This record gives sequence, structure tokens and C-alpha cells, in this order.
Amino acid sequence: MPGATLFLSDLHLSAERPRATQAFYDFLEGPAATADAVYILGDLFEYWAGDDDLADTFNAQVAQRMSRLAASVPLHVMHGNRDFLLARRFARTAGILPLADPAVVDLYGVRTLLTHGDRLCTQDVRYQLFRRVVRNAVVQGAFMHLPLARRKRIIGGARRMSEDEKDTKQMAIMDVTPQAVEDAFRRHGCTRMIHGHTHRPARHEHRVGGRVCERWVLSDWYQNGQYLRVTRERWTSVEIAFDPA
Ligand SMILES: [Mn+2]
Repeated sequence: MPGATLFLSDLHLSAERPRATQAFYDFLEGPAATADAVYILGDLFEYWAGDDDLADTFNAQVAQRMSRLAASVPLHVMHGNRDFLLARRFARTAGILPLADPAVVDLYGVRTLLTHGDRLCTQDVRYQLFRRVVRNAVVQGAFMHLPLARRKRIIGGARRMSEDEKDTKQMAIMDVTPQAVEDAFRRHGCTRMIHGHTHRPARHEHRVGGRVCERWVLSDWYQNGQYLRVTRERWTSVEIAFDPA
């Protein structure tokens, strides 16, 4: 059996979506258990209000299931735009290895760029501004000083606003821009890239400086689960059917 490295993103786990959660647990005990490494490229959780929310039964259970895998398989987790407050206590509890965004890894000899993907959506100027504000260390520090219940209410409000906006925003501005993609390939000297965030699973080719570069986009886990399986020989998208409701 050749070694395989697995990539997934945008699971958006929450207590309200038990089928996705079960599919994730099955993934952890199934394909992940024999992998060389597993990478979660952001938005593991629907939202994360702070590591003190590990007192929540659902969150604690997810962390505990992850820690079982992490005891034997390197489990890397990158922040998404919904769970960027995942911090040290979560990392310790779940046994995960925090992964910076972007990150460059060597996949069986192929230099590959990993990113959540929201930074590539440069046409969404309002979002990029919002992102800079909420990722600011001072803003985050002040936010984390609020009581957990208050933080959850604020996040709930922000999520409702972004859902409303999605109805009116043009589809194109919520996708990555080719220029941002090409810049990223060039800047990091990679010919492959893996990202999530846009919920538009596909394999794209980009011509950058005379070279053909591949960009693999991971799926969300709303209707089905999905992961990308990378071996020395091939890259394969694998779908996971959820149990019937
Ligand atoms: Mn996202």
C-alpha cells in the first residue's frame, strides 16, 4: 500500500449537522488512520468563539475524536474564515499541529502550496477589509476579553449579515481571482496548490510563466463529505456519502 496524504476542508461541523459529524468520525477511524498525514485546510467548525467553548459537549467530543487519530497520524489544521479563533488549548486537546496559512509542503517530491482560499478572493474588497480587522491581534485580544455568550451573539450576528450579503453579491466576486492565484504560485515557487473555502470542488490548470500549474479545490461537507488523496503516483478526489437521515 503506497503512502497517502489526505486533505479536507470546509466541514463546518456543528451539533446541528450530525451526519457530517458522523462522516468525519468515520473518516478519522477509516482512511485517515492509515494515512501518512492528514491536513484540514480551514473551516473545520461552523464557527469557533474561543477555546473556552471546549466546555461544550459537542466541541469536546470532536476534539477528543481528533486526538485519537493524532496519537498515531500527524494531523495538521489550518484556520478558516470561520474558525480562526482556534488556539493553543484546542491544539493541545485535539493533539493537532497548527498550520500557518499559507503553507508550503513537499508532497512526495512535489512542492505544494496549501491555503484556506479566502485570501485569493481579492475581488471581494469588503470581505478582505473585514478579514484584516478580525485577524488583527489587538482586535482579537479585545474580543476574547468578552464573555463567551456575548462572543457567540456577535459571531451569530456577523454570520447572518454575511448570509444576507451572499444573496446579493455576484457569484464571481466570491470566487478566487486568476491574478491572485497566479501571484501565489509565483511567490511560493509552487506548481501545485490545494485550497477550499469557495465550495467549488474542481481541478484547474493555470499557465504561470510558461509552466502548467494545478489548483485543486476541496469540497464542503454539506451534502456529502470529500477528501483529496495524494500519493506519489496520483491525486484523487474521494467522495464520502453521508448516512441517510
Ligand atoms: Mn471558508
